Amino acid sequence: MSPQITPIADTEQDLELSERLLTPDGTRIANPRLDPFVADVDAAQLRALHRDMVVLRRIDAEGVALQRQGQLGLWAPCQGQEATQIGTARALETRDYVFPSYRETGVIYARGAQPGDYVRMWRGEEGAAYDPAALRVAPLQIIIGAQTLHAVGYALGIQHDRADEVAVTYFGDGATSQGDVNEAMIFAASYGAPVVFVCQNNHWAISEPVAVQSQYPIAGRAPGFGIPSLRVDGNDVLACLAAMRWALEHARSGQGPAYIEAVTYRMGPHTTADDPTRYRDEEELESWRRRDPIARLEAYLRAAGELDAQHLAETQNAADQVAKEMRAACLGMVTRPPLAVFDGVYAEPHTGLERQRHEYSAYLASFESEA
Ligand SMILES: Cc1ncc(C[n+]2csc(CCOP(=O)(O)OP(=O)(O)O)c2C)c(N)n1
Ligand SMILES: [Mg+2]
Repeated sequence: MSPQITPIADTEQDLELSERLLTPDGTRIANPRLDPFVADVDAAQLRALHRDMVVLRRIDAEGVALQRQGQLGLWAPCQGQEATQIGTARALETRDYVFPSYRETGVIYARGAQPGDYVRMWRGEEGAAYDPAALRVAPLQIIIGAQTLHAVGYALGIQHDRADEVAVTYFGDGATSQGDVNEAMIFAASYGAPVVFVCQNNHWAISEPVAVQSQYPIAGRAPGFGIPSLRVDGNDVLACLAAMRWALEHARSGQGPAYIEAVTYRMGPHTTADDPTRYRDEEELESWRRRDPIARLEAYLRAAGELDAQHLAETQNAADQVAKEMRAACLGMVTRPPLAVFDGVYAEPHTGLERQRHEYSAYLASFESEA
């Protein structure tokens, strides 16, 4: 007999349980826990967050298009998760270090990625999608949850060096079932590591609904590890900014790790290799379209008389420009010669590596003689 799995709550209740500052129709509400963290945020800053989210959605759409046109092997869309990614990433200091999963296009955008950085890995051109040291973002992690351990290890280093930095790791709802994530939380709590865990609960782990990952709100698990947590409406960019400022302040001030569960929704497929119509209902998708994070902020700004045609036009132009540059960078990438895969493996050459290089070179040459 298969176990009976009941969702923790339906979508409406699910969101009621999370902290927010903007309701889905764009009404600003008071929240004593979050308000102090965004007291300085004015209309200009909100417009900048809006611009970020619109540009990110355009980058994401271009990634999907490039994959469909055969220019990328794969793409992991983040449509619907813009508020979570932009709100949390805009709270970071440049010196902080991020350990992301494959879906964090918005986080690398906020860290200053160049147009080619979004596609390089998905095109299979190089091991890392960008220079991790320059962006202070570790390579996009495909192994579910592994990056949480890397973040905690890095955070222990920060602690050892007495550096004024925080390590931040992003992962999904499905990842919370991985041993790695739980082990990372135990280490972080035991040693008081300056690390922030950001769980993007987008309701799905490929075709598995969040109800089979947890029978309890995910943020509720963290206190059991000794880590304070906050469950935030992940489609409310202002609330995400506030929650992340709380978490960063907590970790930076030597109080140890903090945990955020951002309740959001993956509007698109898991990746371009997935067909979500096979496992989820159109009504569910429709209910989340009504909570679109960009529309929500637009509604608030419009009602406040702070969204003019000039901002919208400039934003659209910026988005189109980034997408154009991203496409040009993608199509212009020069594929490295096959033997270059050996170059970045070790800092110094050694005989084992040289032997492998030689063998691979001979293998490649065998095709030339056949031709
Ligand atoms: C250790 C490991 N197991 C399985 C997979 C295959 N896999 C790729 S994505 C994924 C689901 C992840 O879901 P979630 O953590 O919710 O993140 P999301 O994709 O929704 O952002 C799985 C099982 C993997 N990449 N690594
Ligand atoms: Mg997920």
